[in-house]
Amino acid sequence: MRMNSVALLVALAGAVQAQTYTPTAENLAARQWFEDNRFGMFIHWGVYSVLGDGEWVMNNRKMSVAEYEKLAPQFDPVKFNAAAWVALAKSAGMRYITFTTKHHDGFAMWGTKQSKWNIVDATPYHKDVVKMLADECHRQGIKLFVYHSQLDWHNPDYFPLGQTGHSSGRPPGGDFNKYLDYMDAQLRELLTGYGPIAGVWFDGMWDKPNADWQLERTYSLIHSLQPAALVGSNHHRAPFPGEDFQMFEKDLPGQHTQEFSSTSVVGSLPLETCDTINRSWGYNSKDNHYKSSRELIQYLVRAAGNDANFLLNIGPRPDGTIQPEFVERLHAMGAWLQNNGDSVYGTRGGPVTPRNWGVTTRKGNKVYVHLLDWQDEVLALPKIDGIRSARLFPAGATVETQQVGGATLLRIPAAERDPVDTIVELDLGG
Ligand code: H79
Repeated sequence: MRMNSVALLVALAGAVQAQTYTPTAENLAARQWFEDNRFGMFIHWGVYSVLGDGEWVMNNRKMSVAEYEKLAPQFDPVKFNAAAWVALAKSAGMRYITFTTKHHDGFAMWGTKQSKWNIVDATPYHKDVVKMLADECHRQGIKLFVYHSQLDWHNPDYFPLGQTGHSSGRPPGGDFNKYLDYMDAQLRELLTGYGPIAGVWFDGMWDKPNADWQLERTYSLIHSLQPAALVGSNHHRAPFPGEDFQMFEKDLPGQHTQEFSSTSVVGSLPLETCDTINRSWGYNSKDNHYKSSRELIQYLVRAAGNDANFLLNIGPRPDGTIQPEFVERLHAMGAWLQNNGDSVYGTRGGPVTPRNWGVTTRKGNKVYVHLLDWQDEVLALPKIDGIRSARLFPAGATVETQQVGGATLLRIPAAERDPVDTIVELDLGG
């Protein structure tokens, strides 16, 4: 059948309509809250933690489902203390927690009714840690996002397989639509049984990017259950309709330091970048490549200067404790934010685009110049007009400025520079 041009236009309009997504007012308010709060705690925790070799251990060691399932009886986190975890996040100055409810191994950290492959039914611990964490987050006033892997190395209906999980021993022939029903049913549980959920952080779609994921169905389900919940997906592509924020893994927005994100592009949604304290997401007992507190603080500041949040990961041990190397760094970040947080929280990326020497943030009529890596006394910025005053932040000492041609010069004597971040607050009045 041939379509005339009018019919074709009508059909096209329908297709475009299906792709339209209009966020609700509460969703837009949640996006603003998200950008204002800038710093979150990522938590990778699951049965993989037992082996202390990261969250990809099932795939990396080519373990079958049957072999991997033997980890569950060994996962008994008797020292898990939700109140202490949430308090640790707060003491670091973090404003939200993103918790792995299900990672690629398919293991549910809550008492899902969709499968016995979960912490309540399959471990001696028998408790719903998502519930414990959610209750404690709500009690302590910190928001909870759920990380949820679309990729699943355990469910037989995750078929055809994608690029990973080929040694799990699952027979071929599962029904992917059944898998999507399963995933939506699990998400429905998370979005109805655990109070307000600030967002869903999807991961793993990259495993088979060309499958029919029926994203619209899943995203609308989430928004219908909790309109303020922010949907994001770590698919390394431009955002799809129905998404509310965009994340980058181990990259500042627009960077391409990771091979897997070579195709990523920065869209117009609120941004987030995530990274690890050492080199592992899930607990890794051999990984002692810790970033320093200075590096981590500087990354948070660079993220803010790139108009992005920083989601910093910890991988708790299988017994529920958090290793001292993580705690120490989180406390150092919290102490820094106590003094300097006004130049980060509530800001957006500033008027000077990110540079090697540092970044700028802005809030109202204030611009914060963050010198992160600058040894000279004078720093030249692209000209900033209307400066009423320039002071070291938070100390307040006046900083000498000079307008020269197309540049604004700041003079900061060596004695006044801070090895972590020398912050100059420019008051633009107005
Ligand atoms: O949860 C953490 C990691 O387990 C997960 N995302 C963070 C937040 C993550 N999974 N994979 N990656 C990060 C990057 C991996 C990319 C690869 Fe591949 C998987 C490289 C090779 C296999 C995807 C599939 C890219 C090429 C093939």
